[in-house]
Amino acid sequence: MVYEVIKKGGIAVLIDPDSTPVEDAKRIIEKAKGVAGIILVGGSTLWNAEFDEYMRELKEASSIPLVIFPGYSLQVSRHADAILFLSLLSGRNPQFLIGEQVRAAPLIKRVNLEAIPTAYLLIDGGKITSAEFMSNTKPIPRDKPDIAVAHAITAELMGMKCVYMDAGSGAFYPVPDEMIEEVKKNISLPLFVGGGLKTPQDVERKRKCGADWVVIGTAIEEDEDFLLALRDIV
Ligand code: 1GP
Repeated sequence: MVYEVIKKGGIAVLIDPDSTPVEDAKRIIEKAKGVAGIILVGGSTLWNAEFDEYMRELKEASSIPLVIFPGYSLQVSRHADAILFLSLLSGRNPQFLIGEQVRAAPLIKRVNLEAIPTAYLLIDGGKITSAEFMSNTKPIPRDKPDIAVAHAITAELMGMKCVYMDAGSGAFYPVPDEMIEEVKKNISLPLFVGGGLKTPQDVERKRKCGADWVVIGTAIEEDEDFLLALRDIV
């Protein structure tokens, strides 16, 4: 079960199929060996219709668990090891709270994919990210850790298995340290933090604040050697 791996924490590499051709993705996965505990795959849009084929090729090349991080219901594949079954809990848009999930659920069930119910909390990262625009939801303000905590507790009380705080891909600022600390103090679920992490020091600091998983996408897309620097902090 991938959830057993998720309970341990670590570094997650995010691969967006739209910005990463499959050969590049395979190379990143190879370089991520010994660094990443899981590989997340997903994005806000799908320009390549062959998501399932993309996942199949990655699966052949990956000894690291592949976990779908879906932007919406079309991102389901039998070739993944699991899917973060996200509900955009910080938003008030029913499409991303429950609508996309209902569309995806029958296929997830049919292909027997491990679904990990995850509360997705979008946090203001200093700019309008794709996640904010595409979901048509307002992020939680950076200076309101209490609101993030209330959402995280709600997730736990609702029986969700993880919380993911995301400043959005390419955010100017990552999720604030204090917000991570407060959320971590108030829940006992594995906590993902991602969006706008640009340096190994960022990664290390967010882990110290209580992020069980730190997620890095853009920084690795821009420079794959970022993965080498992360070896020292695993
Ligand atoms: C986005 O948390 C992820 O959903 C990763 O963000 O691309 O900024 O690393 P970056």
